[in-house]
Amino acid sequence: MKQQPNSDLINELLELAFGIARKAGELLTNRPDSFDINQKSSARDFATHMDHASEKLIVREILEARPNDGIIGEEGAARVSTSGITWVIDPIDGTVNYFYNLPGWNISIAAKDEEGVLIGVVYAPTLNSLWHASRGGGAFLNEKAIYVSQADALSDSLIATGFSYDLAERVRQGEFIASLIPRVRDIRRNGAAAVDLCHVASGAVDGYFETGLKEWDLAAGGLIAREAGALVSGRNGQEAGEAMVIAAGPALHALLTSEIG
Ligand code: 2AM
Ligand code: CA
Repeated sequence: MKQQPNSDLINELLELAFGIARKAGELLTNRPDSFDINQKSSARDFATHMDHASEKLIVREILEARPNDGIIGEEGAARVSTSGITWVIDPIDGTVNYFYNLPGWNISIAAKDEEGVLIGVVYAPTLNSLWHASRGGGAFLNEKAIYVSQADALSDSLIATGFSYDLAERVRQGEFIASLIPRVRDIRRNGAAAVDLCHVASGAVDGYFETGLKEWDLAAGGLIAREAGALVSGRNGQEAGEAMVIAAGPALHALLTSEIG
């Protein structure tokens, strides 16, 4: 049995995450005229100086309010917790969208305890959307409760996915999509994993799957999807993680799991 979360702590963490996400959103909305780029795993995988600036702001604000918390950040923030709470942050999820000035990039902020993710906040200024959830407390978009779609047939399902930064993996993904697309309503590729998971939560898509997600892509959005009624897992019911994330309402989740194999 999971421990009943402490509501004062949850409210404190959520309020802090809301304030920080909005500040980071303001910083990022003020787009620079040019970008300093540093390449990561491949030419398709990069961070801009704005990813680093956003992470710096988020880390500073967290530690000002809660100096004993741990932090795991995509752009290198790493601090061990002495309070039992660790923040898992992606300072820009959907960097390629951000770089091209396409909508959907977001700031993803989660806090976890020894039982798992406790709160999650995803803020996408270009979509006027702030999603949040707390463990056992439901999921919300701009303060309104949201629920996963009840789609139970592939043919009626709008499915979001993403493609790897690795070229060989992309070729395999393309083949799988080619086999799936005649049998689903359609496919969407939004370019930001946390928003894809939030779209599952609100029924804006029926389901989502992707490989290669890291903890910071999944922490906040995964809780938001689950709290809205989605199942979020890996292949064959394994734990969701880098190898695979499948998120959908229970009926479609079973169908997608069997398709993905
Ligand atoms: P990022 O923008 O923070 O890198 C794109 O499909 C989405 O998946 C983005 O949210 C991107 O996050 C995330 N992602 C994380 N790791 C990835 C990987 N190895 N390949 C492709 N996308 C990845
Ligand atoms: Ca990122």
